[in-house]
Amino acid sequence: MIARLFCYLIAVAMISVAPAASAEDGYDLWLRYAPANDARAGEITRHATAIATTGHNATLTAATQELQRGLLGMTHTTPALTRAVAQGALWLATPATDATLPVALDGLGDEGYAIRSTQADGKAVTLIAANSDVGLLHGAFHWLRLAQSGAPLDRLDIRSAPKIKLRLLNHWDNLDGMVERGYAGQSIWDWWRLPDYKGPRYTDYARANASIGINGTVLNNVNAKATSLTAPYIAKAAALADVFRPYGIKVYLSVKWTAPMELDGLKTADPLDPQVAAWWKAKADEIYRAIPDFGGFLVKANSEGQPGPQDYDRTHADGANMLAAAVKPHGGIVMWRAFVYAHDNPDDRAKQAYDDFKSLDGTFADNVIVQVKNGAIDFQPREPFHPLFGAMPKTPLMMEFQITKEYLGQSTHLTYLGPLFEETLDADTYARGKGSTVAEVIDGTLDGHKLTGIAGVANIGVDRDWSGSIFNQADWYAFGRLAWNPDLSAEGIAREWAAMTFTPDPKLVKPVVAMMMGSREAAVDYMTPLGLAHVMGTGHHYGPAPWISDLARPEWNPVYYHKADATGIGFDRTKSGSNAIAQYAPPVAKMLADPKTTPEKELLWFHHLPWDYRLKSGETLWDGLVHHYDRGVAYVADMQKTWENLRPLVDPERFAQTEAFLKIQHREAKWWRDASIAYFQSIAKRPLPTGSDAPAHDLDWYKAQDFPYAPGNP
Ligand code: GCV
Repeated sequence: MIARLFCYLIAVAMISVAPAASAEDGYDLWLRYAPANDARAGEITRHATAIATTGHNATLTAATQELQRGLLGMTHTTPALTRAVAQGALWLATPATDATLPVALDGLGDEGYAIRSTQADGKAVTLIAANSDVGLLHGAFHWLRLAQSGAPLDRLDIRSAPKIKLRLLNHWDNLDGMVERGYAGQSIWDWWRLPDYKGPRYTDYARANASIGINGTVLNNVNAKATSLTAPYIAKAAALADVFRPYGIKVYLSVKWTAPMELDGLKTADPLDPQVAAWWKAKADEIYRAIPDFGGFLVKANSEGQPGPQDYDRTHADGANMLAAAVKPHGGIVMWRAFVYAHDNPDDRAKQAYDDFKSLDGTFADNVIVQVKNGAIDFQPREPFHPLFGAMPKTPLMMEFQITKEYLGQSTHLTYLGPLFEETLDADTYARGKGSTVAEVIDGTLDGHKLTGIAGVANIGVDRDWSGSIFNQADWYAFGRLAWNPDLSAEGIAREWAAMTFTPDPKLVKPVVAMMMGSREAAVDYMTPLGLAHVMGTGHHYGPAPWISDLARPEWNPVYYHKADATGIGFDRTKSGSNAIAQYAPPVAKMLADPKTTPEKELLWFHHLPWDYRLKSGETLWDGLVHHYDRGVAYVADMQKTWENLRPLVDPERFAQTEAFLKIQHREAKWWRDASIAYFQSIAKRPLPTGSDAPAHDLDWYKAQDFPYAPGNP
């Protein structure tokens, strides 16, 4: 009896300490398929009584399995797979499986889809139709998004096709597992155990990407090693390509310019040398034998110490075209990065990419696309759009965004990037008159390009939550959604993400979205307000260091970017300074020539202004600067309050992570503010505006901070 009681007590104790069945660690991303309440589960079930399809292949299997997985999670029932449509079925069909479909598929291309509530054989069904199986997979994910986020499931009439052709992640993953600018642990590519072991994470990676329409991934760092082009590494890349293929995702590789010399002892890497061209052609043939649908090459050349064609007095176009010829017979492409600036060029760093590339317009082969960062410096919390957008009408340009937050708080700051992406895409280049947005440059409509693309530097690593924090997942999600359709709103995307990641309950979605939407501006406020840029610590780029002035190259020093002195602050990029504004179309250049017509959020990017310059608010520049820092810190304190109020609506594990990270963010926002004010005040020599607190420490204390092991630093 006593023994039985003892066993009973142990059992009770085990139940009470066992983790809750619903404990979440973020691994499932936005594909959680959490149980719906009874009414909603009933509604979902009524619209998915069965999954009807007559096709058979790996992509269709991925689509039907995803639907079954989602429905099981949300409704606790798994609909049967049938060949004939039943009342209430989800019917997946292409013209190949069903000759006559009650929906037109023109304009949907080979990745788009239609979802329509319709009749088939006298039965009410939800038809997901597409020209291809990958289109069906995208349609299935769209339907699951509706089901997860509480949207209506009847009277559907949706048509969706991607506006941009290449929607890629760029992994800055090294072969040793380190991720450059990665804040979510080591690389997810287990190069060592590939190609034999293909862990389940690769499939989950493909599912997540396909769910937001990403269709390509560059596996290795743009600071590439030649080794990634050796036979063993091609086999490893091929193994990943096999996993991703059913999900409509192609693999690409970054290449090192001097690979022919390093791997096979060629004497030169001159792009006009026939032996070099032959080497690349043979290498491309070898890759395509292993990966028949290989996407192509990404190249960082003559940039930050990487070798390139300019080492042989050749142009970027000479280099790109030689590689393009190698992949052309296989349908491959070359993405040539325009992120270039040279140590021996004394001109404004912000001007150098334009100066190098503008004159090459029209000289690139038709399977080359030039990859341009969103701004002319380097993924700052805010940058004006890159002047190359709109300036090379005869060349397809693709966008490069950074999803990983090298300069925006790295893994712990909640700084939703949707508004940053949106701001750049919506920017008006005026290149062909008013309304020539950056989005139209990259979706090809402005200048009639068919080869179009957008890349995001991935924030993915082996952390259980993939991205270093739950909220960083939203940046990956937003990138994919905007890549599919750059006209979507960052706010709408945040709503979808919050509903799927947490709960569709408006009591959570509303405050979470509000908090996310202002979070990037808050980071701008506490880090680089009013157009300041690149004042982060050297190398690791973590935390403030606007005082650094002793590094070998001028543009490595934060003082180069803010130019604060006794007279004022800011980089004069008007005629009296570097005249970088002349790289923009005349109406934009005219607006930027005068501080009064320059958007205040970009003021100090373009102008060096006296500390007592009057801002639109009427306050002096100095007071305004301090108020921006204050506002940034206050916003983070508000996010902490908002999050605390959401405690009852979020599972403990994910709640605790965000709670802890917001605490870090608040401490670091204050550090940013205090260090920046301490430094700039030592130059401006003005009192703080009334109500603004003095920094917690003196300037020397901030200067003494040291971070030898900050992550992501190559
Ligand atoms: C991959 C910045 C980053 C580098 C990165 C480079 C690039 O300078 O700090 O880590 O290198 O951009 O985009 O090539």
